[in-house]
Amino acid sequence: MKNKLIFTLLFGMFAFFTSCEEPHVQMDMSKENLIPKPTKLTATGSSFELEDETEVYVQSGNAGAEKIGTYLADLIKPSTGYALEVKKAEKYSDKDDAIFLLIDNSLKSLGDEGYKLTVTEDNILLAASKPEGLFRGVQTLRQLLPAKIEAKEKQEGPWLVATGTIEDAPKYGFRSTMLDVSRHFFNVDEVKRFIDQIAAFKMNYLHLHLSDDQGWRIEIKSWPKLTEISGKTHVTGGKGGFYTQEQYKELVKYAQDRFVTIIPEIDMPGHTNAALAAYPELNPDNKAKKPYTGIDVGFSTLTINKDVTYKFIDDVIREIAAITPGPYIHIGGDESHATKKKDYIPFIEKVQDIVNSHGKQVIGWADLSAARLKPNTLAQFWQEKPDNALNAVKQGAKIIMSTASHMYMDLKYDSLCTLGLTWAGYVNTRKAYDWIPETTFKGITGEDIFGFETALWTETVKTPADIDFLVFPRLPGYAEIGWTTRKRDWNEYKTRLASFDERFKYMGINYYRSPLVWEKK
Ligand code: TNX
Repeated sequence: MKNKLIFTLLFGMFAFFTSCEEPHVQMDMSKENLIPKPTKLTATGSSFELEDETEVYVQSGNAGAEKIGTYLADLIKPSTGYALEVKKAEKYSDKDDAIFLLIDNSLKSLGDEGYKLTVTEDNILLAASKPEGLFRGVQTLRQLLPAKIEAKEKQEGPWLVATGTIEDAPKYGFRSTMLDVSRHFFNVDEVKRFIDQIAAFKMNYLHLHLSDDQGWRIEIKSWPKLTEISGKTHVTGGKGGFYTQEQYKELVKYAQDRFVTIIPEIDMPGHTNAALAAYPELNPDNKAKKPYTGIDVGFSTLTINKDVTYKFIDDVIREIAAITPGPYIHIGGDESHATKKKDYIPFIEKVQDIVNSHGKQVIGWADLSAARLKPNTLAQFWQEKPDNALNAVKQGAKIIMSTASHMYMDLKYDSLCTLGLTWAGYVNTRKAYDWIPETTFKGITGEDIFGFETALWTETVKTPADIDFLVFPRLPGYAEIGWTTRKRDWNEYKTRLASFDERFKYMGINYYRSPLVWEKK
């Protein structure tokens, strides 16, 4: 009898110690602050804990998935101190303490960027039909982890992820950011940092404004003086700079690894003082211009009626096309006030042919629509008045929405803002988010919109800290406009955005503490 009692007691204790793990912390995935907001989310009320023995399993035989596994492990290493092992798996299993990144063809209906994320108490399954989808899903997982996951130094856990399922895919396949590296030059590391920031919000294109009056930023081997002379200046004199073709390729690759496609822009026939300063023969009067370091626009033009201009453009486009895997080359075309209209039209038509002949599709500022657009030319709508964009739509062209009054991040937030311009008014954090692009401009509907691009011109932007200040917190809003199919509401968004202050801090982002989002401290 006594023996039986002791046995029962011992057995009970054994059962208690073996079965009774710590209970899982209850968490509600639907309360997590995600930007952009995912399409479908079902919370299951518990949590998964990332620990040092957690393993990452990637789809075996898929190089893309493998790279993303390593990207994820690298991302969480500094703050957790965990060196997560990346292993290969053929398929999902119910293994504990595992994060699976798997290719699943049954998710094709979600498109290339769509993904399904399932978090249980035991493990995490991120599945997509393409590596690109896995990459976007990793950004969601990143936001489901505590903000301090972004820290560069080791932090204390626990590293909990709320359980549930997310099924997500973007509304628009073109969600872009433009960085003007001509007015002020930003070096390779600075651009890489920018790529990381935009990729964290699922943006998928980076448009680099590589030439303007103030500087030429890309090595062209057949026209070396472009960078020898015009790579050395920027606004207010500065020391300028340029990318060698090798450096540009490095940026392209860095962006590609984050599923961001680079769109190079060579602005023409206006905004060309840098080229005109390097080569006299490109000037209507055959005289080289002086370098320009002011911020006026609309005073320069390539000569239109000489063969050398088209030889120049053909060489430039050929060299850039050869190192640009993305489908687009941007030819600018804006504010060519120094070019006669009768010259502008044939010029744009010829340049479209040149770009197409090098296997690339043209993007141009909507001013381009004064000319006959090629069927696949995309027109970028930036001016306050929609006339040019409407003209492009009439020609059957698709529109990239970049309307200055909502989408220019170089415009001041408000009158107190020390950086930025004001020509199209202020763009505060609410104005940037709280509008419906598909109905704001009469004559331009959702059908006409190809995608979105928010732009950062850099006349007043000198340092990465300046970039951060103007880009954050506006960029997450643009990312959400382009991504989410859910109804958007400023008040609801504002609370989500407010929670990102800690995350921005850990990311080292010098964000603007908008009074519309955050109370004064
Ligand atoms: C207009 S937008 C420009 C740029 C300026 C910008 C400043 C566009 C196509 N042209 O040259 O940098 O305004 O906001």
